[in-house]
Amino acid sequence: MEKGRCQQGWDWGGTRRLPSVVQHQRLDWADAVSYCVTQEANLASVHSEAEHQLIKTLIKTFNPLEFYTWIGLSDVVTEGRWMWTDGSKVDFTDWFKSDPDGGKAQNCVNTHYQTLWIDNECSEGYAFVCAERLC
Ligand SMILES: [Ca+2]
Ligand SMILES: [Ca+2]
Repeated sequence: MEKGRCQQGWDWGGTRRLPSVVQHQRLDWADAVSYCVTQEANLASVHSEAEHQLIKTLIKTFNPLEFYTWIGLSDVVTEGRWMWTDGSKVDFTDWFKSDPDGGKAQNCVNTHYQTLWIDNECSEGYAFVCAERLC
């Protein structure tokens, strides 16, 4: 990976990643995953409160009217086992109140600029945020 690209990114969770502009098109979670891959990125993972705040700022800046926004966390593979689509460790979560509360009906995670994470139905169409791993 060329050095210049690494220097553009933020140091998130020990790797340099560059969150993309929040995508305004509404896609279901699986299509959002695929879209990010076409951008050589992943749905964003979040590893600290600082990263969460950065994501929220992006959502508010680029998509202030949007309600929920997909991030890369899901328990699609095994109920109750939360995993990031970029393969990074789940070392931080910021669940809203009693969420996750959806059991097998809700396996994908939304955030929003004013609130915390909720598990939601993966088939719902929402905006989403990708993050590109730089190095
Ligand atoms: Ca679930
Ligand atoms: Ca829920």
